[in-house]
Amino acid sequence: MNPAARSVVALVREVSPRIAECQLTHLGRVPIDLDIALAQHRGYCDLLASLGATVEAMTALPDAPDGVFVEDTAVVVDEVAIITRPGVASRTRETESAAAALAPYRALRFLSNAATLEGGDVMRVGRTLYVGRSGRTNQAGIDELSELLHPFGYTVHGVALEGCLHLKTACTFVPPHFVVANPAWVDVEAFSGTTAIAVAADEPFAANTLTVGGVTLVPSHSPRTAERLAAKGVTTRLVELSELAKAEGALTCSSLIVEV
Ligand code: CIR
Repeated sequence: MNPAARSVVALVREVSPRIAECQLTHLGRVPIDLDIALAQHRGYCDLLASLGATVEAMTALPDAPDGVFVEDTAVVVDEVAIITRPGVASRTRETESAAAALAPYRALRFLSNAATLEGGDVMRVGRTLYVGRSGRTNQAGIDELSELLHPFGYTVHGVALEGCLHLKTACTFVPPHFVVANPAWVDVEAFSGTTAIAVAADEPFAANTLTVGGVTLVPSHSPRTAERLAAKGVTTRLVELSELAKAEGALTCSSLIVEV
């Protein structure tokens, strides 16, 4: 199929009224305004729709504080979806609904009890998947992902990271060949064949971008990094998700992108 002809489904989940009880690893707890979080999340969904995505709501999980961060529940490639095993107990209940939402689109695969893996740790560049060795993703998770995807022609590489939650907190792929990264958290030498763009020094969380419909979404707190991308010819758009950022979430975390 011509890749240009493919459309995008964005699976999302409404913000839990218990978002204030979210997991936090590198940030201190500050109050989160639920109404603002809900409104910003709706804005994010509307923006994805305006870029051509079909936005589909997954089962609401009001008692899962981090349930809005659906990216962590699966790794989706063209041929298959791997349902993950989150690295914290409070998030394991989120994966069942991811399996239900993805089943119409992909054959499903599952990890063993030995593995932990969160989708936020997986950055795909063509048929290569880079996987962060984080507090949430262990070596068994990386090895099992590799075994499951090898038959489809994918290569999986573990990547060291330091100082942030997930690999995609530290870097994301921006088509056609860029990786925008915070060099304090990840060594971009790992990503062969790509051109690194460093985040602006005063925008450490700018690297979590999401590209949909040819537009690269950049967190609204990161205008200087957006300018760096624009200078390389990337079409960018700033997106405000500041309340979810207090829960250590960002742009990629809040959807599961499925090409159909
Ligand atoms: C957590 O710690 O699990 C959530 N508070 C944030 C998850 C963010 N997810 C992501 O970056 N993929």
